[in-house]
Amino acid sequence: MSLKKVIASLKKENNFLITSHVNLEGDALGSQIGLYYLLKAIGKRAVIVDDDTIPYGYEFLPEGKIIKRFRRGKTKIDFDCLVILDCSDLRRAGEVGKIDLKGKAVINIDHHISNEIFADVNWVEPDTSSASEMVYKLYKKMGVPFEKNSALALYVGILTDTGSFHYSNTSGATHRAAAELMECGLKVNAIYRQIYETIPFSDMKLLGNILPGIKRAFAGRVVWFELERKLWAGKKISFDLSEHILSFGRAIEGVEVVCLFKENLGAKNEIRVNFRSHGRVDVNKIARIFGGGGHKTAAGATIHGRLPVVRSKVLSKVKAAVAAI
Ligand SMILES: [Mn+2]
Repeated sequence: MSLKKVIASLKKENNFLITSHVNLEGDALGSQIGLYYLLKAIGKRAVIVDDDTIPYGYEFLPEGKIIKRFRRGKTKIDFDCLVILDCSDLRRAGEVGKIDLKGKAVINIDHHISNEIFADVNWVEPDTSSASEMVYKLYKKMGVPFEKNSALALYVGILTDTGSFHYSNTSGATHRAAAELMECGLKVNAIYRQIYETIPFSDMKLLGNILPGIKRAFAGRVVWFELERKLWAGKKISFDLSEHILSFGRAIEGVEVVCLFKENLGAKNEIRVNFRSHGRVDVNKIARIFGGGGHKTAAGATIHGRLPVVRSKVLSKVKAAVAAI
């Protein structure tokens, strides 16, 4: 039982480094902050260090100041146990994942089905909505009470990873967890607004330019968007366009799979592909063909190559998967 092993390790070690993946989002933040307060509550030392900054829309979390950004050669961390959350492998943690782990204990807490079981203690639950819901279970099992800040962080993680409780990863247990967290004094309407209803006007106009570029194939069962770098090169984009674009794609009648092809700004000829499915197609399997992974209904991969070439390779796999259902 991995949960028990995690608890034993948390009790045994004293100095914790907590981290999560690059491109921080709600679940990465929520699970890290939740675990941070749990460790504090049981008298341990802990720091959160990430290879990324707090993304737009999450500045309302008061823990922004305690999350340190990793700087290679500059950030000195004294720790004896690394806890890595919401990451299917160490590479997802970027530079933090490259820290020398000789002599250190490593705990892996994750809900990705593609998890590589890479740590000393691995607690992986692909059927749980979020890493934050897993940290919620830790609190319950250890008998640590929720405070307002820990409840807020865990609620945010669960809210965002379930698409506000409408993805298929949402269970009765997820709702019961959310209900208990809410009762710690959370104002859920204000939280929702902070996360989903703070899109700057200029970004919304840009989204308005992108949506007409939607394409479809295979009798409308697959839709996709292509984001060429020229669309936003030089523009300041404040929020995560990808999630919103994918949501529009998902909402179309008859769609099984949505793909988003995005030319990465940082690297030439590198395409980030995000997949969403309604559950009949396992997009984790498709993403894995291209070196990525994720969940059955939400996955991604970073693929080297020119956009038209990557698109045709990916769509042929998607087509095969759709044809098989
Ligand atoms: Mn997650």
